[in-house]
Amino acid sequence: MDSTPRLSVRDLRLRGVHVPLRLPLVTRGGTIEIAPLALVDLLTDEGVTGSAYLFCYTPLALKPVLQTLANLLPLLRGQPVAPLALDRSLRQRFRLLGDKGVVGMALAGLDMAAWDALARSQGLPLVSALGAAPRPIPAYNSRGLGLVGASRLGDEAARLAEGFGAVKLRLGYDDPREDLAALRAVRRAVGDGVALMSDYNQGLTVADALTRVAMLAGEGLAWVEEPTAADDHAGHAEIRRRTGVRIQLGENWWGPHEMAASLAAGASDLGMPDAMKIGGVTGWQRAAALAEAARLPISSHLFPELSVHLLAASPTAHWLEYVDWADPVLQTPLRIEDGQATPPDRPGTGIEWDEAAVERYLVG
Ligand code: SMN
Ligand code: MG
Repeated sequence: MDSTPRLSVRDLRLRGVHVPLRLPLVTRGGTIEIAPLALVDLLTDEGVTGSAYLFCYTPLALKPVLQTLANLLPLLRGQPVAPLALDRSLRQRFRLLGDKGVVGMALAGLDMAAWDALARSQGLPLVSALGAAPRPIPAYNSRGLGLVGASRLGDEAARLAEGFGAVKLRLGYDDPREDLAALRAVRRAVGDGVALMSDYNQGLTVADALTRVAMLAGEGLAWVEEPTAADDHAGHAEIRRRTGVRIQLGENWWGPHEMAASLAAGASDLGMPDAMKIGGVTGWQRAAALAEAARLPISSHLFPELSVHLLAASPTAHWLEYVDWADPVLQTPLRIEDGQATPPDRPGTGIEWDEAAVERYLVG
């Protein structure tokens, strides 16, 4: 019987790019004007290559992430491309240091690229390699709608809602009344038929959040994201209980164990793991299992190209967060049709670099 040869790691190709955002994002936690992306290609002895990118948030983190990946290479050469085994042995190596931050990002990048290589070697889209079937996932537009003031938001919201059934607005103006004005300007522009998410990016104290979030209670928001510090489970649980507003958390869960702690505290009504911080495809699947057991709807955070596969394989899939930040370096950006995204019918995640564009944005 013919069998596909098991893949083994030959090399990593690691590059950093600074991709300018078409629409900069102003949040309570800072402004993002460029996407510092670490591009990870995992090359195998069998000739299959797996690709992934990591969003480093700040240019300050890009080189450390790339350097950490380069430092891991001697541990990987010749190893089978078995993401769960790699995850286990590499996390064991970092037990004393810890596996969040730069380390966690590097491990997630390896895991994503390894899963991409595995799916490609089978000639299957990642969603199918995970045993699921491609299906459309509703997407919300998360571009723009930053803290730019109510007067500018109406036009922008109308434009960004085109082709989408939902958009997300950033909140956390100095004056709470501006939050309400911004929200109402967006609602007026998009109408009642468009779902409206909101995000405080951890900008409030619990005391402030209790009054500010309560003020939003009648406004028909789909959710209020991270009103206070992401690791304050008790604080979020209190805000949730006392305001009755639907709380969304998860982009800062570093791995399924932090998610489990957040769920145990009753910190949120909804979850939105980040494919990178949660630990790549391997971490996501564990998070999806936790969500299924808790009947917790889960949405994605960034990484729409990969997340569309992961959500299609998640029993409690809710919304895909859509951003176009990596589009300029991709040969085939993810398409949104009728407000939905479907995993592309190509092997792996479908991530392939536009090499000329990579060259143009290369920083290291
Ligand atoms: C966000 C994501 C990435 C960078 C800054 C802010 C935001 C989101 O919290 O949920 O999209
Ligand atoms: Mg957020």
